[in-house]
Amino acid sequence: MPLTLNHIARQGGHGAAMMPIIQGVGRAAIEIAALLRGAVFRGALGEAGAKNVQGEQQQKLDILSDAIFLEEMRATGHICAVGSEEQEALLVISEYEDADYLVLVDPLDGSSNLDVDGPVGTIFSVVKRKSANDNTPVVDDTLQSGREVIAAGYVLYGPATMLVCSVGDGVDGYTYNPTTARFELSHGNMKIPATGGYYSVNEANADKWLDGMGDRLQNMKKETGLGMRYVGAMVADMHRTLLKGGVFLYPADSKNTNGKLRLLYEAIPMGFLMEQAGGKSLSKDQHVLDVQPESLHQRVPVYFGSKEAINALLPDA
Ligand code: AHM
Ligand code: MG
Repeated sequence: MPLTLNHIARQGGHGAAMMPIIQGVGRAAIEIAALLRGAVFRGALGEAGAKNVQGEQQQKLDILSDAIFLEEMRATGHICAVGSEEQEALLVISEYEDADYLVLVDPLDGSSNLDVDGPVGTIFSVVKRKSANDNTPVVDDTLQSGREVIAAGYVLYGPATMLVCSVGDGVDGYTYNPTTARFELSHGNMKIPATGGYYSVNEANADKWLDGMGDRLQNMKKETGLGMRYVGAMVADMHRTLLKGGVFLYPADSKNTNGKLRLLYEAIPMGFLMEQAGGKSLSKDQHVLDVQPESLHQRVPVYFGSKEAINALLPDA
């Protein structure tokens, strides 16, 4: 019998406490995958006409995926609040506001791929509240560095739907099996290959990059001889980097001086997974997991990859 998400309860780290939450992510993933498959028939593609807190156009599917994710987190009974890319404020789950955990999420990452039937994803991490359980959770509860994260993962909506997660005991990948209607363990104990793979970056921004990244990338290319792949959906680009090796980066540039990706629900979860998979994650000269968050929607430059590739890119870090 294949292992299913129940397996998480038997893992070390925070397995037992995290299993119901990750099962909730799994239910949300199944619903979002179905939503994506049928979107064109329901008129659910395209812009919603509203902007999110970052001033970006929200797609209809961003809003629908956010609602599905929130509802499944509520249904676990273990989550007191959710911080989402699609919501300016922290969403408190009033029926369970005394629960122990908060989730940070980008419900539908890479949504610019939607119009071209490209891969998209969901990214999440779980932290334990700092405030007392009889208080209403507040944004300060979310402002914890990656060292405090107790579980993180992503869902990739590609040809198959995959849930890749860690509860602090390695990284496992589960693939949704439509025949059994379950996520089944397909990629146990994922480790990033030490050598080889691809570099992945939006090189069109190279002339605007800060921190000497243009020269650094040229050096890395010479030193490693890596080929290049870029989907423009972080989950797809990171999934390939984890499986094939290499490096994914989104540097700071003169337009986006803190980079584009968000610390709490993009950089930290991916940094947590990369560390658990034996790779390296930096934000400038600091480990991504050591960056102390200051606000819910803060952005940071990121470089994720194998130790070989990151050392070639940032030899002085
Ligand atoms: P989003 O959260 O609004 O979808 O933006 C994040 C996405 C990432 O998935 C991806 O790595 C990045 O934006 C790509 O940005 P660019 O188009 O500038 O290369
Ligand atoms: Mg995103």
